[in-house]
Amino acid sequence: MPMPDSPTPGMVADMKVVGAKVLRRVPPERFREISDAWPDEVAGCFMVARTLAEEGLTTGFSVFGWDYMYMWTLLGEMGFTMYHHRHDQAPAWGAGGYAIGTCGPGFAMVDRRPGMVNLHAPLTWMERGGAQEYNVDRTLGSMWDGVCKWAHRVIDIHDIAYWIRKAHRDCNMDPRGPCVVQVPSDILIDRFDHRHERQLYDSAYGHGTKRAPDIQEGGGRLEDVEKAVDLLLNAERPMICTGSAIYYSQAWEELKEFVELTQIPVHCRRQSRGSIPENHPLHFHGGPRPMVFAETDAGLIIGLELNFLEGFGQPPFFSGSAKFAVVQENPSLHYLTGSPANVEVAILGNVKQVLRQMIEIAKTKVSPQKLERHAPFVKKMQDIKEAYFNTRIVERVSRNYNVNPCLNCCSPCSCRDEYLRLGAVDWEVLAFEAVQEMQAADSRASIIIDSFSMSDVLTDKFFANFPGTTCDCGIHMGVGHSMGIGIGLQVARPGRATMGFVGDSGFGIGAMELETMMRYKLPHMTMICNNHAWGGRSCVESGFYLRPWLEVSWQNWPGFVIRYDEMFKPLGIHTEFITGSDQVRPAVRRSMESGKPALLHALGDCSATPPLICVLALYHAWSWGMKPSDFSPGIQADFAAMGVPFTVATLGFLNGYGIYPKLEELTALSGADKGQCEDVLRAMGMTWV
Ligand SMILES: Cc1ncc(C[n+]2csc(CCOP(=O)(O)OP(=O)(O)O)c2C)c(N)n1
Ligand SMILES: [Mg+2]
Repeated sequence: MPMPDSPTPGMVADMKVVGAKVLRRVPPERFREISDAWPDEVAGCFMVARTLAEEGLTTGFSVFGWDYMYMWTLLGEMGFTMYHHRHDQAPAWGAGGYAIGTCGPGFAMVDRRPGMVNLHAPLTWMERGGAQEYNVDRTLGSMWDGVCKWAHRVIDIHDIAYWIRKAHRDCNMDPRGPCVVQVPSDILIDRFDHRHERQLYDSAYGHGTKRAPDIQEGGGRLEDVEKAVDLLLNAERPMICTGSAIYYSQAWEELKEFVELTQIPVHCRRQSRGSIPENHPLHFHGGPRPMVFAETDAGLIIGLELNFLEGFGQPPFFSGSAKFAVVQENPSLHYLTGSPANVEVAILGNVKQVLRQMIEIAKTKVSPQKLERHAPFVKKMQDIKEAYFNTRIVERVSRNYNVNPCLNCCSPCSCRDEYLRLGAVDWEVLAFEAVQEMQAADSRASIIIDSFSMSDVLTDKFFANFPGTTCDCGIHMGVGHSMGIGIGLQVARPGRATMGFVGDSGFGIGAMELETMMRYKLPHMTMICNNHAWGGRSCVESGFYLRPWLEVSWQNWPGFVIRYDEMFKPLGIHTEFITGSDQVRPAVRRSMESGKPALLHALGDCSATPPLICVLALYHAWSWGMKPSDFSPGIQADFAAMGVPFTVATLGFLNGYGIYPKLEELTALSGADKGQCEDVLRAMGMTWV
């Protein structure tokens, strides 16, 4: 459908109705009227917008990403025409096609992380102007940097075995991750006498009775292990935090034995989630986590590569005064990944073996008196956990069970009437009902989180019973991955249930994999969480981003519900259409009983703005020099409710980027009391300007 070059008057009227500020729009050639009115101090995205306009690149192709949201507004003001796609490959294909079609440059704009990596295919096409003359020699060195452990191009036919063996071993060393071996065409085609091939060191083990050494099979230095056990047993408020190595080294039984023996609260992260069943009295997660991390006096970090999700193990996330024992399978993890500042003892060894050593030592040292000292801390953790479950889950789910979330939604969503007519489910309810039903039928089930709006609400509805059962998008926060991951899980663990929760937009990135599932008879369940938009309410909230145009909508097909279930029915997969809370469990049950790949299409939305969006709204407002009154009523209400916690969280978020705004600039936006924010920041050991 050709897009109009001029703004659509209807949209401007819509936005005024919802109380949003509507920006003036000028034809691209008069963009200076807009940029001359900018304040002296502006965010970097203003400069990008102005330069694009100066260069005459006023038609573009994109999928949005958080850090350039405001650019859409600026480009809109300047009369740009922007196309919003369904897959981040498409903008660069589009820009390439446009370049050829106009016989000049084209421009694409995508998310800085998952969006960018999806650009590879179209960029290789355009590498020599759209003639598929991609220069693979030049790219090998650089294109993999940062996404794998190493990449090697085999240049000698005799080295093929060596590099494949090396990749096979290195990818399975902690931290686990991919290695890339590229075998060039000349080597793949050439012939050689394989019987004269060199006998490499460990191919010798293939034929004999000798056993090749396992990777990282040894335990730690005993005196260090003992120190770690003493540290934990002599503490009043000990805790354990685990990571993926517990899963890949299959150490979950040892972990459980150690935790139960020493009665220490444990939090399992990444692929180790479920190593201790999450309803186990000693396991803690999201609810009590801030308290336990902040108040602990001694901790064990085991097999976890700390990153920004853990605040790099530094205050304010982790207690600044606690002592830590850290166990890693790879020495570099002890040095390179922001280990806690106050590491008392660092142990190198296979986590399963180290835990065995710790169990043996602890057996000789635990006493009722020692365990008694931990009891109040354990109790405090359990109380918070229970309250969290009751208020965050049980209450919310029952409150929202019979409410159509679109009733209270103040977004100018073009599908609201349809969602009210057909019915819609609250995301908290959908997550809880679907996951609980699946887990009741198969306690070893896995979930894949693949929707921005669902990630906040899904993670605490799933109680992982087994490790390796919670696949989320991690710090990358991509979308569209669940269909592929579901296939892999089904192949690896036939007979165990898997369900991916994918957004209606992310679905567009990998939907045709449903056909792959059919061909291989893989009964993965895909739950489309259709909120009729990229990013849910946050983005449908047109007033948020002040767009003065219709053509760049975060909404998918305006006006009516796309029946994705009907679209895929002809493939023969099991389909469900969910428009009410009480339909969720039967739909999941029928899907599991069908034994086929299943597509469950649920209509719904989040009636509340997810917490992360509040932080984003606040830092965007700061970055773009806006006032709360510039936003639409829904977002204004969110600003008013933010208070001290969100103001402090936003400051921490920006500090993480290396940006240090004045606290008073944030409090002016959020309305939070500056003195109270300072008290909290001081208590957390944070500094501010
Ligand atoms: C591959 C990829 N491209 C771009 C982004 C930037 N991004 C973050 S959230 C989001 C919206 C996702 O919409 P949808 O899949 O419908 O999920 P919803 O949040 O609406 O449930 C986008 C595009 C991303 N995370 N991943
Ligand atoms: Mg969506």
